[in-house]
Amino acid sequence: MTVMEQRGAYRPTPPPAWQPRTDPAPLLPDAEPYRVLGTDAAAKADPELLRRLYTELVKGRRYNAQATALTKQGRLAVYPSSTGQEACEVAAALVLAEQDWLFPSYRDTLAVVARGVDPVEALTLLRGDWHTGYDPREHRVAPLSTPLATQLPHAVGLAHAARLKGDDVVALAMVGDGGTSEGDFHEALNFAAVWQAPVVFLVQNNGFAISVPLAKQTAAPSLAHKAVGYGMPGRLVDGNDAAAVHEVLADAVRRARAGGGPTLVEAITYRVEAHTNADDATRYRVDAEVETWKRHDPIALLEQELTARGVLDEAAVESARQDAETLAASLRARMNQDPALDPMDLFAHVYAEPTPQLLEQREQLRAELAAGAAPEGAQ
Ligand SMILES: Cc1ncc(C[n+]2csc(CCOP(=O)(O)OP(=O)(O)O)c2C)c(N)n1
Repeated sequence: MTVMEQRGAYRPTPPPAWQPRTDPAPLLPDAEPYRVLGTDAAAKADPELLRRLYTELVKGRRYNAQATALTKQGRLAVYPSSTGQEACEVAAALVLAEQDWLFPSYRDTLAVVARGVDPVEALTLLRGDWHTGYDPREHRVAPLSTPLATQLPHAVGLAHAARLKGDDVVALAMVGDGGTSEGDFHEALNFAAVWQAPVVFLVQNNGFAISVPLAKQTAAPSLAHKAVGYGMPGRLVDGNDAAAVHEVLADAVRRARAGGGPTLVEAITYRVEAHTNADDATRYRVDAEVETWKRHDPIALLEQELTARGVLDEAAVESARQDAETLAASLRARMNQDPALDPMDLFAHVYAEPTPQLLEQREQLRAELAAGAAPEGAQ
């Protein structure tokens, strides 16, 4: 006698009907990163936009090289270079409308400068001079965030608040592959999707979180797949193809602006230089890998496309290089000036109402400065 026969006529009450709350299929990323340059899609790309992207990429690479050189001269404390990732940086800045907000991480100085922030002010934090270094409201650029992924909930909060107020604002938040393992990433994406906030998350998957390769960071099929678990679309894009990154981000921004909610974009790219000037990348990766990525260079890719289409001639290439040299020369000259700093500024803008501890420390520093002594603990 089978178990079912022993049970006789017993039939369990069927559970309440279940179906997925949303169809996951449209949220899934494509199997391959989206590409434009070197494909049929390139013919549809706006030549003016491509030319602008090109000029900014060339300027961006020169800026990275100059900032790295400034660390060697002791003019900059630390610089996390985005060489090799310029397409993501520039596209993220150019895709936004004036009223939108950019939420960068420490690696995203190029995006901040391409958005209009003064190139020296963008480095002030990394020089250790003064808090954020620029007025976030002027160009609607949040501070360069050093604590990983903390900029993401801020972006969601700002975007959600703007929507509640009826303001036409989209927030674009940038984060690295390592940052996707942080709790802040989860909380930000979850609330963004629940609230349908107008946010675009751009993950620059550059292969490493300092020395930790992606394979030791996650077992997900791709970082873009994580979007599905939150109920938002995930898009995969070739992060070295400036035209593709711009197009994918532009779609996501349009969707967010129209009330369609957030999108997670994973850009596949590579950090060509070390994590910062303080890191030795040869200790955890082989040169052959770096060389392979250098052959898929964002500037070369765009230059080939534009030259083939007759949009870029030698004079235009030279003019972009000149613009880049002018930027670097001005950065050098201005960073070589000793800024006049007031040590008391350390305590300004920390809290609207300073805590008793801060007031005490401020008075201690003031007394030491007045006595002409080096602050306690200084050499
Ligand atoms: C909350 C937090 N934990 C740890 C660190 C130390 N840290 C600085 S950079 C970094 C790696 C981040 O890698 P990724 O997010 O991939 O960005 P990338 O540097 O490659 O742009 C870590 C662990 C930090 N800044 N913040």
